[in-house]
Amino acid sequence: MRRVSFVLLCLLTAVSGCIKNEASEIPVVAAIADKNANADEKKSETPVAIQDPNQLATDGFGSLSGTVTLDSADGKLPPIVDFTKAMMEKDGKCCLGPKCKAEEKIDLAWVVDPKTKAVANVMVWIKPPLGKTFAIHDNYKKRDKETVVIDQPHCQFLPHVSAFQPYYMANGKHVETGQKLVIKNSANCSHNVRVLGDQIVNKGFNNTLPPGTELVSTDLKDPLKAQRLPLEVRCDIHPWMAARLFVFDHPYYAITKADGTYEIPLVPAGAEISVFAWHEGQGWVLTNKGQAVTVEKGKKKTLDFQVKYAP
Ligand SMILES: [Cu+2]
Repeated sequence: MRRVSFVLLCLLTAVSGCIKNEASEIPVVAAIADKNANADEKKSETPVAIQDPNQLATDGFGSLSGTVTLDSADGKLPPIVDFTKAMMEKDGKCCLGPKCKAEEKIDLAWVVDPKTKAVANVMVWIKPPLGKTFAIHDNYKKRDKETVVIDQPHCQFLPHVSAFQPYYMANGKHVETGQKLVIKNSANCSHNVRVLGDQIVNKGFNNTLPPGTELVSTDLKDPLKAQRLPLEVRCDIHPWMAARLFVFDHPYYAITKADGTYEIPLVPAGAEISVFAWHEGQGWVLTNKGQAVTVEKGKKKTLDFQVKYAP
């Protein structure tokens, strides 16, 4: 209740700065130091709480939402790739157990509603201009109550696309959010989790998960770092198993649901930012340069777009 009240209060009083605008409260010592000031005067300045010079100047928060639909020649839908036969041949008892859901038996790369053409599993996120970082809304500074879970109830990763935000950037440093990633195996057969790194940011890892076990991000030898494209997650025992994991250093992202909608509820407002979108079938959706938008403080910005399917 207290949290709800705080959020409401923030929404009502965003103009008056309930959401801390550090720029207005802390003197920017380093950036605007008088060039003519002598060394002694500089020494007397208090070297604390310097505003992050890389933080994008914004004036509050708005939201960004929309609906993503399919654009294909003649309205053709991507075919449904059924893994049932492969599952039967490999380990039917485990992979096709009585509680196995329909979505666990097919390739989830394309999940399209045949009636509305809504596309699920599209990752949408924003980026500040090059060299800048985002102001982080207070709601997201601590995410230690949140756990991102990727499960393997039978022989499919669920959900197919996930996002994990272990830290955010402030003054060029990582500030831990406390959010955890858990990759678990709730099936009654073994899986292994092979995360294919890009060899630049994340090396990747490969862990065997016997039935009923899990892998927690805090146990990883090399903590996951934010990278531009998603990490590919696979299981070598069941070669059709695949998932995508995005790692962000800010909280401003959303994944489209079955109805194609997404919502990033708090987006830094008042400055031009870029919206990026990625889908497994198309790759970059709004090109790899993104789409420029400016969200107004307290307002809801809508951005609908389409994912291309080329048969
Ligand atoms: Cu497996």
